[in-house]
Amino acid sequence: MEANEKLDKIVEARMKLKRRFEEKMAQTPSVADGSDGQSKPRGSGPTNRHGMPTVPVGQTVTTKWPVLDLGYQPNIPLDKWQLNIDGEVNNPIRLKWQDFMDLPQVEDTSDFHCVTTWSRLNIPWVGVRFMDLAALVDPKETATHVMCYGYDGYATNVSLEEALKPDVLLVHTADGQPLPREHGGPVRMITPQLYAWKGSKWIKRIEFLPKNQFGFWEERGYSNTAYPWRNDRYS
Ligand SMILES: Nc1nc2c(c(=O)[nH]1)N[C@H]1C(S)=C(S)[C@@H](COP(=O)(O)O)O[C@H]1N2
Ligand SMILES: [Mo]
Repeated sequence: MEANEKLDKIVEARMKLKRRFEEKMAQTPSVADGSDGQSKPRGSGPTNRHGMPTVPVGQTVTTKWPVLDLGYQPNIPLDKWQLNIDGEVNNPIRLKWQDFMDLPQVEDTSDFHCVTTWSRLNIPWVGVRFMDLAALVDPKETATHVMCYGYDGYATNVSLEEALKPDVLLVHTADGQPLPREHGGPVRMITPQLYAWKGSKWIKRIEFLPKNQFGFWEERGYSNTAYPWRNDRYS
């Protein structure tokens, strides 16, 4: 395929996703709560860029960055790193390191809310938008969720109306440095509008799904939806 034709296809896929999920996205709690005069978002501090109080209910701000894992931190050299994106899509792909770095890179600063009640604010990240990866694989009309898998055996599910938000990234850089191994380097996902367990560290596969399915913590009693400003921690 010509490069132009390829780009056209990606733009088209992105427009299609936007049309399909725009309305659903606008109705998600981390955007909509409080705006309809109902369900006021809970928390404290000045409002963030989405109109939510900076510190969600029950959270304490820390300047340290605690490490949470399953007792195992995989070591993936860049020449061995691969990301598979497949499932309910028209164009499954496998990216190697250079393929990933050749995609549009965005810088963004966002907050990180862990369900164990600490929040780290204003982390500068560099990475690739989930939305751009989704446009590359062109999800089928039937896709509603993704399961994200880590090299450590972890898995977590995210609905597409959450995953496609512009601040959901697959990051390789944090605080101006390559993402440290203990925080999920070479690449992890971040979901600033949801509790941080929804972002898989050491990400190796994104599987598009035709229906919701639980990941590691969701099967063990964590919330399916994980909305920080609703104190939505456990199910
Ligand atoms: N692959 C993988 N991703 C993961 C986890 C994990 O154990 N394995 N822990 C999750 C949890 S519970 C949290 S709070 C954050 C912690 O990220 P951090 O260790 O960088 O603070 O990563 C999430 N992503
Ligand atoms: Mo967590």
